[in-house]
Amino acid sequence: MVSEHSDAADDETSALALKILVAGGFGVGKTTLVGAVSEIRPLRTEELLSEAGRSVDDTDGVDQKVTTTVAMDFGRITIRSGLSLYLFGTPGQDRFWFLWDELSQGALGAVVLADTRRLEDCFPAVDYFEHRHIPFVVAVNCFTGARSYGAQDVSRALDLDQGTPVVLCDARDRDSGKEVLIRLVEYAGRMHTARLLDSVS
Ligand SMILES: Nc1nc2c(ncn2[C@@H]2O[C@H](COP(=O)(O)OP(=O)(O)OP(=O)(O)O)[C@@H](O)[C@H]2O)c(=O)[nH]1
Ligand SMILES: [Mg+2]
Repeated sequence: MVSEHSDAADDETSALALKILVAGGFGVGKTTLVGAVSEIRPLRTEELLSEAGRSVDDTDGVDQKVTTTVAMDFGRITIRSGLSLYLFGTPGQDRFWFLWDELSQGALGAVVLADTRRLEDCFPAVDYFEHRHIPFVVAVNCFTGARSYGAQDVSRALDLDQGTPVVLCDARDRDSGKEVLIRLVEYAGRMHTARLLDSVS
């Protein structure tokens, strides 16, 4: 007899869980994206932006923002039966860079969120993943009121390697966020397979 319990256990063992980072500049919508797509209540580490931090935090363009991530966001999404993603949102401010190496251990790939009004803020994240050969997609979070640019324009402005996907999204929208993650999984899968084949040839 197969009990419900062992069915569940089998499902658990055959399920694949992949680690994905959600990175990008300060206030670009990382916490928003993880919260929008997560099926579990997301873990957040938000702290109030302090007066003391105003001199070091670049809050230009994110005037409404009162909190910031100080360690990470965590969420989970099932892409399809047997495939879940564990999402780790990174802190956006420079002073928390030391956490990135820890967070990126074992990651399949990353989403670099970008805001076209402050595109340069995502350069450090792009550099970080390029140097470590971690596959990433750039997701342009289309804030209301921001001028819209095509994926090609963004790719050129960021001087991305040919083939690096650029996707337009709304970080507040679950389906839009899920689409970004699917693009990343497909792209990262192709990159890892190509590397594996290279290493055996
Ligand atoms: N209009 C609009 N507002 C957004 C969107 N995404 C995020 N926001 C708002 O922008 C602000 C910043 O969002 P967060 O998700 O905290 O940004 P973050 O990248 O996690 O910020 P840090 O962790 O401080 O680097 C919040 O007030 C969000 O409500 C969006 O797509 N459109
Ligand atoms: Mg955040």
